[in-house]
Amino acid sequence: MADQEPDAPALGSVRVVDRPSAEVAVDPAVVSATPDRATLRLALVVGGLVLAVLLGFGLGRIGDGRAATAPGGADSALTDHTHAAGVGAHSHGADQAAAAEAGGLAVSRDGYTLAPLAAEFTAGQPGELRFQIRDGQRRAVTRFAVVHDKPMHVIVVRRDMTGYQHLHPTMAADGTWSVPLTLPQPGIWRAYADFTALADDGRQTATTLGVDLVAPGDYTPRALPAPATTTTVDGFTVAYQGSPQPGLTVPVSFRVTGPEGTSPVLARYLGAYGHLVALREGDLGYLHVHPEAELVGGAIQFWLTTPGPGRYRLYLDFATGGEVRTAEFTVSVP
Ligand SMILES: [Cu+2]
Repeated sequence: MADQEPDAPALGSVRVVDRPSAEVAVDPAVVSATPDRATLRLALVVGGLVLAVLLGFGLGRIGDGRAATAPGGADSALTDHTHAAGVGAHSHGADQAAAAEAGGLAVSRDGYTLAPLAAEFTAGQPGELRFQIRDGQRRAVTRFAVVHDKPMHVIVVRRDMTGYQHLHPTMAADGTWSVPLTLPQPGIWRAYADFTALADDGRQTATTLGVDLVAPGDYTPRALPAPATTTTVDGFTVAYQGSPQPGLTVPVSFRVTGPEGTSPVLARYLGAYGHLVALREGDLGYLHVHPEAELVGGAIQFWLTTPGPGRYRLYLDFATGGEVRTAEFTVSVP
């Protein structure tokens, strides 16, 4: 009885080996070019040998370099660089194009779907955000890579770019993520799930999916503040420096000073001195940002890729005195 269990999950990865051999057997190119039976048989034998060699070395490793930077793998604002050390991160073609795309615009992308279990909230009342990430077979994903200390990063912001929250939900054994969430004001809110899923075959997919949440009530949108290079939060002044260019990855840095011009001690938060999320005005596209692990000349530095002209809202999380604070900037890209 037990061995007839139809949905034993472990079988999924084993079945992969059936597919390439089937392709070899029915490959029309092989068949049409080899009308006689002996040659066809030879082709099948050779195909089988090639397949055996491939399997022997592990099919999953063949595309190694590409797998790490697969399409969609580059849109995560919180995902580390996957390039080899010493490789210039900002001058290569294919990655550049992928990175220049905004993420978080779809509930389904790169083979994964964000499925919220509840999307309606009552403004100002404590609620809970619950969701699953589902794979192509509609199964809840339960294996995620830890990136910046967490397997799942959730960003919530109202559609007018106010009320930014950066959350880290916890996952139940069945793959359901949950985190307490209060939407303080009525309106339509955007929630982003930024993660790297691990498939059965070991493939890693870094992506950001997005979904709208609703808090019914009167919604008075705030106009996006004008671009500025300094802002204050809880008595700390944060100065921004950078010149984002469409389609290019450029450094942007932030310098934090304390109440009397002092240099506050910046603590590491999630493995770096700061975390930056950038959202595009108009569609709330989620941008690609790489943090530097160390301070650069006392400043928190990132590499930002803006996909095109427009205005963007930057949200910098930094930690001082045991508290995480968020400094916000509007940046205009010509
Ligand atoms: Cu996070």
